[in-house]
Amino acid sequence: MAINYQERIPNNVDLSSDRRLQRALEHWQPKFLDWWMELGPEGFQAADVYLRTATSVDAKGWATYGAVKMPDYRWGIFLADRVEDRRIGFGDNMGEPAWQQVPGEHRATLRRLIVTQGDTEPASVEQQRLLGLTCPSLYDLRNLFQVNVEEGRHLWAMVYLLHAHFGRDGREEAELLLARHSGSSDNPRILGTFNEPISDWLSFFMFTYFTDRDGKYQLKSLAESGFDPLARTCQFMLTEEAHHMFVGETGIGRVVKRCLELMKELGTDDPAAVRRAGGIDLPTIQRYMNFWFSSSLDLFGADISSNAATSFAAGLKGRPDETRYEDHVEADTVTKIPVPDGKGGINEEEVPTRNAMNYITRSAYIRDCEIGVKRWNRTIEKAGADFQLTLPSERFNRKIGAWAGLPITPEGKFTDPEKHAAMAGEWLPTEADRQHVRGLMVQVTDPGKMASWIAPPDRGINNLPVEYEYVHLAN
Ligand code: BYC
Repeated sequence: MAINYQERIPNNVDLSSDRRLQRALEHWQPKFLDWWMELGPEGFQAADVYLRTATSVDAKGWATYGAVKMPDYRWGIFLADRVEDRRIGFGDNMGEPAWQQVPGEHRATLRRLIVTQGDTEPASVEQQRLLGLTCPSLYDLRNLFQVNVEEGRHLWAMVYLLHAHFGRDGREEAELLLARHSGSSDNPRILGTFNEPISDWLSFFMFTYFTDRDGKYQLKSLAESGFDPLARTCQFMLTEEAHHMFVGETGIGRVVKRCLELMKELGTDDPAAVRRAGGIDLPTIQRYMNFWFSSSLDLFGADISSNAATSFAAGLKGRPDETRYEDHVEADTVTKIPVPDGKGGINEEEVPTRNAMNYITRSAYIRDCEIGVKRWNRTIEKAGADFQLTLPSERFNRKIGAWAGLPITPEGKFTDPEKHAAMAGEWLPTEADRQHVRGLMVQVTDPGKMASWIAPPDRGINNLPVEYEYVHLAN
């Protein structure tokens, strides 16, 4: 049966006028739905969920709320409005008209960037697929599904670019985006963090705070791209991404708040007592933070990267908020980067700025991560507890780049490898931590009720009360 694409797939790319593209998407769509049913959220596909759907890019249409069954979600394709006579804003081609078609000489690099971005979207849905079974409230369940359907839409956004601009190899790449699976031993997702299990809600909140924020910074860099359709797609994705990070920041904040309430009730800051009372203690929260922050830092690639230099020089991938920088060409400039000196110390190395793009983007990301941590610490301080959450050093627990595999403390100091191994349980979640956290994960589905380990949110979604039935479970 013919599909009315304007209706079925809300879009502002005039989909119905492009038969070739329609056919490609027609072929891909059932595979996407099969993937969603098989590897998307487990157990709630028949439930009515209070979801936000983008039906246009303007202020009114990008957030249309209503009850939807997830498989009926209208995964749309939206590009931010086109800027008349837009020019490439950085690199060797600066000042030239932005490309509306893929420039032949940059085809492979662009495809790699789009595929890598696209791969993370379904990966995160796969990682989170079982969380609904242990949701701490209907409010949280709804937020999980909002994040999931929007990651699905972001996959559509990248598949649209592959189908519309990369011909047959684009279509093949789009199929492969559904064939790789998070955590698979023979066909895993491309980037490390997207193969890590997310089997409890503390991990989910950490992921949405730290890993979705990598998404924000990568999307900001791609929103600068001289390839205009990519830039415009990423600009619009960023509007949705904000909610995902809100889920992370408020989620961690509510776990901290609940822990402080328990500490007050019990009259102790003993982590074991907090655990016995059904909470998550602050040192455990710190260890989860150490893990997800360091893993997310790896997502920026190596500090010194010729790939990053090539993408910048070509005008394909800029720095987040490129206009804030003075020099947009960086032809002969250098940047100092701390690197290991090979003797257990740290050296400042001068490298061409173009090769330091991953370091520069990561540094902006770290500053952004600090904001939530400060907010959580204010809550802790106000409660009178003697504890501070801190981001570990960017050198700690790294698997990618110059600091990978080195025995470095969360403070960023080299330590003896044996000592380092012995301290792992102080710094990173232990099996006992994970067991405790997993043990607290019981499903709570009475409207307005919360699990023991998390405080209620300050307000509901879209001005609705917290007690609203955000997910109407199928009978
Ligand atoms: N794990 O020169 P290098 C999001 C690979 S998140 C495994 O160091 P480059 C979201 C790299 O691919 C944002 N492999 O780095 C969040 C390369 O392999 P090839 C996703 C890694 O290329 C939550 C090799 O190592 N978007 O949207 O400058 C939920 C050497 O690479 C890792 C993007 O990432 C790793 N961590 O930069 C849902 C943007 N890191 O190609 C969604 C697109 C590096 O030599 N991607 N490698 O085989 C990029 O811009 C770049 O590919 C990277 C790496 C920033 C990832």
